[in-house]
Formats: sequence, structure tokens, C-alpha cells
Amino acid sequence: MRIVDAKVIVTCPDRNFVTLRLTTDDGLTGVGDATLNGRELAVASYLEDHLCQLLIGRDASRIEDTWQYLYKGAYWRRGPVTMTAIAAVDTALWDIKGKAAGMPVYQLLGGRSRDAVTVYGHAGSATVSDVLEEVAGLLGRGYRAVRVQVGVPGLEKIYGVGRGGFYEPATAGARPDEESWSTAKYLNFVPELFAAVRDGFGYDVHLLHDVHHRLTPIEAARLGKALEPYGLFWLEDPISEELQEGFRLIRRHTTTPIAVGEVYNSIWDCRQLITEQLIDYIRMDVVHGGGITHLRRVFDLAALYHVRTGSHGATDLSPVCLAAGLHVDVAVPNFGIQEYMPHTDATNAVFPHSYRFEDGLMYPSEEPGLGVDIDEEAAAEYPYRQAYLPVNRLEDGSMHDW
Ligand code: GCO
Ligand code: MG
Repeated sequence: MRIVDAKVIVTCPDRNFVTLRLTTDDGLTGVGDATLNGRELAVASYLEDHLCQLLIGRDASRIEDTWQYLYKGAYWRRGPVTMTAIAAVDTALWDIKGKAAGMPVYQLLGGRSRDAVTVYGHAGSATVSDVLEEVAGLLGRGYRAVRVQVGVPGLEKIYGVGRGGFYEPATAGARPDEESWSTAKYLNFVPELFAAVRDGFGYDVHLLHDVHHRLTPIEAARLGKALEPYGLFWLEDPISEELQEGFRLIRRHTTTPIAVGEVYNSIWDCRQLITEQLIDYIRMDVVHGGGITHLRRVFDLAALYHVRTGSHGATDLSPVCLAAGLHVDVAVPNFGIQEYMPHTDATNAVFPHSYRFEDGLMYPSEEPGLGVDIDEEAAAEYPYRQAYLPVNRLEDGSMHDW
């Protein structure tokens, strides 16, 4: 089973996606997500200019060897661009292997560890009363877990607050949007939000919150402590993730569970956090975490240290990544929760798939392989548009973490 074609498809059905499609000499195809939000063409070039030619003629069944060949062979290991490109190849090869075996990919990972995948939805609005309405809507649609974000009085545009009911952080244009931030205003306001949500909906629903890397360790410790009465499922990305020792300080002060990892690309990025038990959930995902092969390795390490999974699932991860992630979620022993932000109709039309959402749970496809594809004709109708994630500044104009 040799690879005879490797094609990179860039499309923008409401947002940019990069997809790798591999074809074998016996006519099987496999797809892998290669989208890196705001830096899409760097990965497209990495694949087109450096990897695709190495894939032609390779045995498509040798997933592990191909992973090692691309990882060790580059000499320049890790990093988001490299790991996203390797992930795309790896994901497409698992898709092909599933089709060759006539089995959904989760069967190749050891079969189901659970019936379905619990997901969390997003409520994020400018005011607390609008957030409460959104939470009510999500619970009405069956969600059992909700990530809650709110605008902060005095700050015009901040992370996690939707524009017109749909949250999409990247904006089209030649330059990034600028958002503003005040840690003091945020820390003083956020506990009120959780008090209001618990007042309105009680303690049966899981509540999550994303700080988006904006605090110092001691500020994060204060927030975790202030939120303890509201029993959060997790507090996400409380501090920037480079200084891993910083998490020790948070841990010393609060029992609020901590989730981290959407910007990590390899097991080396999270090894200390896992082995020192500084986090409770690891949020790496298939596309930015080196593919199914590497993500599984990360999750197995996490299982040894009682760290559960909580994969990133924002809309910039394509339906190909979501499909692959659900196969991993349903199979691993230490699954925690999966983020779910539904894609737009245009995106869904470009990526036909058979995973489904029902009553707060998601079900991976039962078709052989991943159960997702790219409709190349539909994709061709949506050419790439330059888009950036926003930058974030303090009120005095200093650059701050986004
Ligand atoms: C999340 C994330 C996203 C990211 C986005 C970056 O928790 O879903 O923080 O909103 O910012 O995916 O590309
Ligand atoms: Mg996040």
C-alpha cells in the first residue's frame, strides 16, 4: 500500500483551514487537518515544499515509522509548524489504516472505553444577564458542561466574548485586531459571574473558565481560591505556559482544578506539568499535538499521573481534527472532557462527516477510518483570506499575553 499522491488543500468556508489528503496505489484516501490559526500558509508550505515529496512511494501502513522519519529526520524538532505538519500526515495515515482494516479508527486504538464523549459548550457574552441566557440555551440543548466567559465592565473587547452569538477569535484583514486588558478589573469581576451562574442553575452543571494565559502565578492562585465555592470543573490556561514552575505556586494555594495545553506541541512541553501533578487536565489535541500517534503517547503518560484529557476543540480545528479527536476520546482510559464549538454550515458542507452530537454527548463515526472527508469542489469555492488572531494590550498600551 504505497502513497501515490499527497495534496494540500487550503480553503476558507467562513474561516481558513489547511487539509492534507493522501491517496494510495490501491485507491484509498486519508485526510489530516493541518490548520494553524493565523499562520496557515506556513504549514501549507512545510507540507508542500518539504514533506509531500518524501511521502510519495512510502508504505502507507507504516504510521509509527513515518512519524519518526518526519520528526527525527527534520533535525529541527518540535514547534507548532513542524508538529502540525507531522500531525496532518499521521492523521491521514490512521484514516487510511482504518479504511484498509474496514474499522473505525477507535477500534484500532483498542476499542471503546466509554459509550460517548462528554463535551462542553461555550457561553460568552458582554453582560452577566446575556451569559445566563446563553447558559440556559445550552442546557436546553442538552449540554452538561459549559465554559463561561463574560465581558468586563470598562474593557471594550476581551477574550471569549462572542460577536453575534458565534465566537471566532481570528479576524480577516491585513493586521490583527487589538484587544484591551486589566487584570485588576477582571479579577474583581469574575467571581460575580460564577455566583450568578450557580444561583441560576445550581451545582449539577459542570462550569469551566478560560483565563487565556493572562495572569501571574500569584494572581491565578487568588482567582482559583476565589472560585473555589463555585466548584469549577476547571480553570484553563491561568498563566502563560512557558514557565512551568509557575504552576507549583498556583497549586500551593488552591484546589480549583487546572487545565493546560492547547498551545503545546509535544510531550516535552507538558512532561513536567504531568509528572509533578501540577495540572489536572491536559488539553492537547490531534492537530497541534503531533497527530493521533503522539497525542496517544501524551495521554498515556498523563494517565500514569492521574491527569485526564480535555482536548482543545475550537472552530479553528477543522472537522477532520474533531473527527480524529473523538476516536481518541472514546478510546483512552483517562478521558476527561472534550471542547465542542460547532462549525458553521459552510464549513460542515466542505467537510462531510458522520460524527454527531446528541444530548450533551458526541459520538465518533462508525465508518471505516475517521469518517470525515473534504469535498474538494466545495473547498475550491472558498479561497484563502488573510486573517489574524488578535493581540492584547494593557490599558497603558503595553503588549500583554493573548
Ligand atoms: C479555547 C481556545 C481558543 C483559542 C483558539 C486559538 O479554549 O477554545 O482558547 O479560543 O484561542 O483556538 O486559535
Ligand atoms: Mg483556551
